[in-house]
Amino acid sequence: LKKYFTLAIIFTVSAFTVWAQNPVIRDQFSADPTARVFNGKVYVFPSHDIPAPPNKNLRENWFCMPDYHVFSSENLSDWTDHGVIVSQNKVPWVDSTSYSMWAPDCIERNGKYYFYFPANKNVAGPNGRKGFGIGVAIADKPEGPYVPQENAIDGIFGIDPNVLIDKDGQAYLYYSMGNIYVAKLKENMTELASKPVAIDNLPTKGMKEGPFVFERNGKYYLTFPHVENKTERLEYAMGDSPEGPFTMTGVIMDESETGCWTNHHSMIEYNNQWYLFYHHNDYSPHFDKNRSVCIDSLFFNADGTIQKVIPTKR
Ligand code: FUB
Repeated sequence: LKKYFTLAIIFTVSAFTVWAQNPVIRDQFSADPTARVFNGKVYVFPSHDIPAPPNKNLRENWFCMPDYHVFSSENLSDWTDHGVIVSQNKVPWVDSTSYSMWAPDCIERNGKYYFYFPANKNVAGPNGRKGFGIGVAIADKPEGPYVPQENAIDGIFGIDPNVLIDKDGQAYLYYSMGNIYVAKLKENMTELASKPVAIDNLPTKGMKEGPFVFERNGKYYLTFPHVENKTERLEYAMGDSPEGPFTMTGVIMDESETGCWTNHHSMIEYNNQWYLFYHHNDYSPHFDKNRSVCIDSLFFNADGTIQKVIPTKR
């Protein structure tokens, strides 16, 4: 009996230890994680922070993000890095000196994988501004190889793309630029089918970015980081359709107490458990633009509202 008791304790402690090990990607900085379940595995598409290389004329103390890796796992503890899938040097429309490959998303449609990413354009648009565009790269497998489209999606100036394919097959692209916008996508997933509109009924004070929208039991959840003071709080609104109207419902994760300005997240259900993916600057306490991906379990109340997540630290 004593032996079984000891084994039970060891099992419980080691299971807890696995879960307590945030951040989950430890050999490089990784931020803005979009998690997706493809073919029974979890894939994470984060952005990639690096310390700014010297002599590149980059903005000081700012984000420095040259490319994207994709990671996969079957147990959420052991992650395989499949390497670089898209890089600023290989996308025709991107300013390859900008290091501005910010938060991405990836979604599957009819056996193709569509990877959406924002970056600074290398030529000015019709309004004379360069700014951020959103592009698409397409692959036959989640790991790639991904082939970037020649041009950014026409009609968008923004960051933080997120795509939802609704039950009727209509795809929606959400993105941010101070506020959160939504537009329909054409069947080809690379062109807009409607003009972007700002989603209303969201807080008017402070910046909102990083939308992540999902449907659960017929309810649509619009989740996003929102900054009113110094650091971002993960909040959410609920509605009955992908384009809203949405009603502000609550907070998923409070503002960082350790001073990481941004948070950026996604949610998945995997093996009957929901998970929140987010980031923090655990491995870079003195510079919050070098971030690391973390995971915690996520729970819903019976009425569909989301329970607050207290971040698990290392
Ligand atoms: O990672 C660069 C930017 O910081 C993202 O696009 C935002 O969501 C914030 O996390």
